[in-house]
Amino acid sequence: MHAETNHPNIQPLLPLDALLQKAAEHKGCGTSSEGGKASCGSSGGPDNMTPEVWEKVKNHPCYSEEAHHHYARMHVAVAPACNIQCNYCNRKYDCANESRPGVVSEKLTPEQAAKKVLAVASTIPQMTVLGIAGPGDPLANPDKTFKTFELIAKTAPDIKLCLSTNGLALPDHVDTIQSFNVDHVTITINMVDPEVGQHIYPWIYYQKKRWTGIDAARILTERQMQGLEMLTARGILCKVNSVMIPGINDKHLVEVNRAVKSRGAFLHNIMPLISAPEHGTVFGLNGQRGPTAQELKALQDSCEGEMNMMRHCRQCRADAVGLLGEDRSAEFTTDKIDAMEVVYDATTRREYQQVVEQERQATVAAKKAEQEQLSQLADAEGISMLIAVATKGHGKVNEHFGHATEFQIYEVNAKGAKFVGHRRVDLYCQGGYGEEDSLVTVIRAINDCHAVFVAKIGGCPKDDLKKAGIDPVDKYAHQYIEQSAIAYFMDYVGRVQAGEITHQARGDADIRQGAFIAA
Ligand code: CLF
Ligand code: SF4
Repeated sequence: MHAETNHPNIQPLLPLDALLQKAAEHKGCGTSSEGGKASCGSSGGPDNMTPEVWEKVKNHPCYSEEAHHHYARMHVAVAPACNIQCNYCNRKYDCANESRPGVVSEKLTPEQAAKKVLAVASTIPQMTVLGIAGPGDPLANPDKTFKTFELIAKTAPDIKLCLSTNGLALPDHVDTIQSFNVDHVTITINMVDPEVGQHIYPWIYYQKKRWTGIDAARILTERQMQGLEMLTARGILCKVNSVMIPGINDKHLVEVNRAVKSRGAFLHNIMPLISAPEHGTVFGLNGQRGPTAQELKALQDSCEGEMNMMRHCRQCRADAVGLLGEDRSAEFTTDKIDAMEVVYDATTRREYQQVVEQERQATVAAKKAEQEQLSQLADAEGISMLIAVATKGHGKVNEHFGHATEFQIYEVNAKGAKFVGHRRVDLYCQGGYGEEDSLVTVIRAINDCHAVFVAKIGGCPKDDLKKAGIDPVDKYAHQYIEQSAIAYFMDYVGRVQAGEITHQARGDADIRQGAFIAA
C-alpha cells in the first residue's frame, strides 16, 4: 500500500444526505474545462493530440498508459442484467467483457454507489474516474446506470464518468450519455462479420424478442457500429474492447481494428480470452483455449500501425478500486463504508493531484533524458528484449518479488523502452495454482523475458530464475522503470559487443487462466 494514498482527512461521520449536500457545495477544481471536469496540474499533451482530447485522457488510467501508473479508477456494480449472451460469460460472475471470468462483485443501488464513490474519493485522492462496467451490461440497466451518474455529477463534479457496454442498446442512449457529460465509452466489439459472430454469441434479446445465430450477430454488429458512429460524431472518446479467441476471431480482429478506426474509435484494447472449465462458460467447458502471451503481443503489434493500442488493461472486476493492477475493493465493502467517516474534500483532492502530476512529469523527464543516450546506440539494431518489472505504481521498480501479483512487461530495443503488457501471477509466497509450485507459474508467465526487475528478492527464487535463463535484477530498486530498462539494455548490448554474452531470443509465455490466489 502506498503511504500517499492513506488520506488523513477523516472527519466525524455524516449521514448520506448531509454528505451529498456538502460535496455538492464544492465545484471541483478551480480551473475547469469542457463539461466542468477538473483540469488539475495540466501540462502540454503529446503532439498527436488536440488540447481537448488531452484534457480528457491525461488523467484517465485506461485511456493513457502513462497516466495508469499514477491515477486510479473505480467501478460501481449497479447494473446486474444483460441483454445478450457471450460464450465466454457465465452470469454467476461479472461481465467478462471487462472482467476476468470467475470474479463476483457486490451489487449496489445508485445511492449506495454514490456514497461509495465519495468514500473512495476521500481515501484515494488520485481516483479520477468512475466507471460502470457491470456486473451485467450498464445499458441493459439504464435507470440504475444514469441515476448513479446523476448523483455523482452533482456531488463530485471533478470525477470523470466512464461506461462500458456490449453496444446492443447503445444507439438508444447516446443522447443521454452526452447529456451526463460521459466523455469515455467502451464498446466490446469482437467481430464485424456475423459469420464469425455466430460462434461467439448464441443469442441476443432485442425489441422484446430473442434472436439467435447469424441474425443475432448481424443485429449486434449493426447496433455496435451505429452506436460507435453516433458517439464519435458527438466528440465522445470511444475505446473498443475485443476479446481474442484463437481459431474464432484472432485473424478477424485486424479487420475489426480497421472498421472501428474508420469510425473514429480512439483506442483499441485487444484482451486475451481467459477460459478455464471451472468458470462454467461455453468456451471453458468445450476446451476453447486463450492466446499465449506472444500470440497476443503479435496481434497487438500488427494493429498498432493502424491506431492506438491499449496494452495495460487488467480486465477489472465490476467493483474494482485503485490503480490498475492493484485491487483495493476489499477495503470498500458496503459494511465498511457504512462504518466509515467520510468527507469529500475537492480542494485536498486537487492539491494531491497536483503533487501526482509533478511526480508524473518527473517520470516523463527521466524517460526523455535516457532516451537521448539510447539514440547513440545504433549498434543495438537487431537486439530486442522483454523485461518483467515488479511495481506497485508511480513508474518505479518498487515491489518485492514475493509480493508481486503481476509483472509489467517492457520491450527494450534501439528505439527505447515501451510498456507492452502485464502478466498476472499468484503471490510467490502464497502457494501456487493447483498442484504446481508458484515459482513455476511465475516463470511460465514471464518466460519470454530476459530479466525481471524487483525491489528485493530472496536467494532461492533468484537461483531458480537464473536457471530458467531470466536475470533477476534488484540494483534498480526504487528507480524509474524506463530509465532502468534502458540502462540495463545498454549494459547488455555492451556485453554482447564485447563478446561476453551471446544474445538469444526467448520463447513464449503463458497468460494466467485460472482463479487468482492472493493474500
Ligand atoms: Fe472502467 Fe473501463 Fe472506464 Fe477504465 S476499466 S469502465 S475504461 S474506468 Fe480499464 Fe479495467 Fe481494462 Fe476496463 S483496465 S477492464 S479498460
Ligand atoms: Fe456476459 Fe458481459 Fe457478454 Fe453480458 S455482455 S453476456 S454480462 S460478457
